[in-house]
Amino acid sequence: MNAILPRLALSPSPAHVCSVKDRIAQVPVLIFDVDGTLAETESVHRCAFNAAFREAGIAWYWDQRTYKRLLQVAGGKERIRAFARSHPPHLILSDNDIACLHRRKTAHYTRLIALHACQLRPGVEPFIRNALARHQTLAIATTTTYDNVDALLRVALAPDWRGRFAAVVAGDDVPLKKPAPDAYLEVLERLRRPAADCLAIEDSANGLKAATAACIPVLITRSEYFRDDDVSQAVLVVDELADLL
Ligand code: XBP
Ligand code: MG
Repeated sequence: MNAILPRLALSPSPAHVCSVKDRIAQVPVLIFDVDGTLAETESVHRCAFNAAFREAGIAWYWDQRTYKRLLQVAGGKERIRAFARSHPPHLILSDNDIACLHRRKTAHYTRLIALHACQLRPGVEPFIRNALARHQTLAIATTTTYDNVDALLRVALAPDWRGRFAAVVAGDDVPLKKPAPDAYLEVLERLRRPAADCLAIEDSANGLKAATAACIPVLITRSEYFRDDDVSQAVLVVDELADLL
């Protein structure tokens, strides 16, 4: 894959985009991130965290600016732990406290996603449909909770979305979250495919680092919260997957 997908400049020429498009269509396996890549979900995650804090009587409120900064820590439980340590008064939360709080957050998130019928980003549905028509293998490598992926894709893609993906690796399936390569390595293991057969589709520097550390080249679709990330190591950077149809 590295041989057929050279790294590109951040503003590639139309000819480069066309040649990469052709080559993307030949990759045997496409591995998708979820949050920010398939859908702009982070504002819903933020509301769900705040609802869980309110419910638990914890006087925290994550505004958009704070949340953008906190997103450098991937994974909800890890984000809560990092905030408790860095934000006065430093709350002492046990692993069990964090797990309970995070379970409530997941309940709020799945309810809110269903309620607001969160949509896929432009081009995602036809991109997936075209890949399946070409008999490419699809997989998911995400740091979010499996129930969140299910809540989103059941509404936004199809009730039987799971059948379209040969492997789905979610946050708690692996010891370390992105930027560690664990989620990507687990996908390769489950599919029994080498990294050279794959292309990852991501939206953040943490996701880029995770896939790159697993030797998988990365296509970046810029998202709301990670627009300023350094993604210069990606093979291509686009605003939307719709740009590649
Ligand atoms: C997404 C995340 C997730 C969600 C929260 O990262 O960092 O942590 O914000 O999900 P990526 P949970 O798109 O790189 O996978 O609260 O379920 O952990
Ligand atoms: Mg993401």
